[in-house]
Amino acid sequence: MKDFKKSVVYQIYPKSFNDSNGDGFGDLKGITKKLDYLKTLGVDYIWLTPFYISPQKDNGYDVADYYNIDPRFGTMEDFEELVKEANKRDIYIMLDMVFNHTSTEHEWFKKAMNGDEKYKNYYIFKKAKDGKAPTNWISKFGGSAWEYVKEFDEYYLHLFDVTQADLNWENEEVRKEIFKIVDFWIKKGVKGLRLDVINLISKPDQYEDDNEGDGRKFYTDGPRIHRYLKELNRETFGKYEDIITVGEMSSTTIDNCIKYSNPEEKELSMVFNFHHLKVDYKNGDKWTLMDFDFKQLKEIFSKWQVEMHKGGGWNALFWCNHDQPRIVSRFGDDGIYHKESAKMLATTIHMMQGTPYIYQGEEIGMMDPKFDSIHEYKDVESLNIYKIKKSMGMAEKEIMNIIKRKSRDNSRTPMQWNCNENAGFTKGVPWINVASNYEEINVEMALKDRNSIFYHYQKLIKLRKTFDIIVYGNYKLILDDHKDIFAYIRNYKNEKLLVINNFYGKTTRFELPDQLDFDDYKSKILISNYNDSPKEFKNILLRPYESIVYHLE
Ligand code: TEU
Repeated sequence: MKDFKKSVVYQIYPKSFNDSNGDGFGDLKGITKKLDYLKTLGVDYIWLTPFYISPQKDNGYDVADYYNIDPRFGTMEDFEELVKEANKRDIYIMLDMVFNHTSTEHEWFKKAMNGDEKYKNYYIFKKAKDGKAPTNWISKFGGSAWEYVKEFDEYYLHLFDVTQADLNWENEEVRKEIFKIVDFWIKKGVKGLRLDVINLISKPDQYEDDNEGDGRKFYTDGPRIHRYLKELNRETFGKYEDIITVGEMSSTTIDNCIKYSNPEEKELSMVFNFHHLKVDYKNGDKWTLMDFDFKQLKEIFSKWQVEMHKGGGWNALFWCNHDQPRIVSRFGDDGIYHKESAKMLATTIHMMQGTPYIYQGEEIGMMDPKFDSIHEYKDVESLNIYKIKKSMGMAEKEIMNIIKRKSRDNSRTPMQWNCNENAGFTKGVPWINVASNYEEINVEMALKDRNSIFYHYQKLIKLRKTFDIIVYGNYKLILDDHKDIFAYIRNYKNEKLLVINNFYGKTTRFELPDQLDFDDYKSKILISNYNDSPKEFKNILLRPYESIVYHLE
């Protein structure tokens, strides 16, 4: 059995990973072919984003049938084969479970739209208020969160796209359906579950307007959320010893996350939170351009490290996923210090407490594709925002500058395997364009270069498995106010880790604070991103993006 605290998870976006049949769409067989590559990297679990039957309005997060596989991704046999082949390599499969909403093409919703009361009660239908939507809530993808249905003179709730109708978790029958789905996949040999926006499932008793915000304060970490998670745990994965779970927590709080992930509460194994990925949002608005606030980034990470540790919770550590821009383009340098900055960013989070998640392509330093035309973008959120900004009169160039930096498609371009056509992703026409730099950045080249970002990730994963301090040690930020350096100390038994990261492309001085007396310790470098980092750590001139981890004993 694997210990999730010592594990590393690799996230695969199947649509963009590897296409085995030339239809331009990645598939399950394509993933199976790359298992040896993932084994070389050293990961323990692979999380697959949804491949169920879906109209793909939100790339599979709009599920029309939870029990079957969209033929574009393959067949149930392909899935069984993938599980078997992965397990042979000691890799386990984690599936994405989307239970806040279904596609409007799900048979439950279709029956609801035919007026079947049983199924209408699977969703959240409400009467109009003064001829308008029941509340003023805004969908996460822009526009009202309510859609009017003329036949009923009612609205249904959709916190995401209009084709993603929110499920009514108050209805016990809905919860029972969900238990059945989870059981079905566990019986197929799945060992991990990633629960999509799971902290949004418990809606308030009263539906009111939000006078300050978009409505999220009413349904985020909602009134019965902990009860529902305890029940889901008890009725499904909690019956097994070896299933790990991670909840995606939108706009959550530390107190709630401690509850979600402290084993005594019997809810989930760990949580994703996104606060550290909002440090480049001006006034909380994603669709703005701003340099990231470095001090805030350090504060947020540190707060979550310290408080989750104190409360017995467990963090999922990540920089990127299929909803976020590429990490080197965002917090590093996609120019001359590409390699150094990618390695530095990796070290920064892999040396923290929690379970690291690597998003496909991150391990070779893939970058935002910077498409010039809106026609190259496919994501429903980007396309909605484009329309909204246009209708507000924003200039095309300005909109495109924002979309280039912020679009979720930044991380959804095909995996770059080699220098062949379409980066070796497909022999057909890819569903979304390949980033133009695939001849400089690809797996084949990374594997040949002993100095590559790939081998840095491989080493970080090995270190986690060798040094308990990385898993169990406590965390303390040092040089809190330093404007270039993110440095922290981990402590465990008689050992220490000193982790020093220069976040910028210029030299900067690191001076160990006087009160830290490490004189009696013997030190060695565990990992660094320059070949000749200094052995001495009291006073060093760090080079651009230099990152060094010292182990003291
Ligand atoms: O995302 C939840 C979510 O709220 C965001 O990460 C969202 O993409 C962001 O706020 C937009 O700016 C999850 C999935 O990861 C995402 O791909 C889905 O679109 C979404 O849920 C709906 O299922």
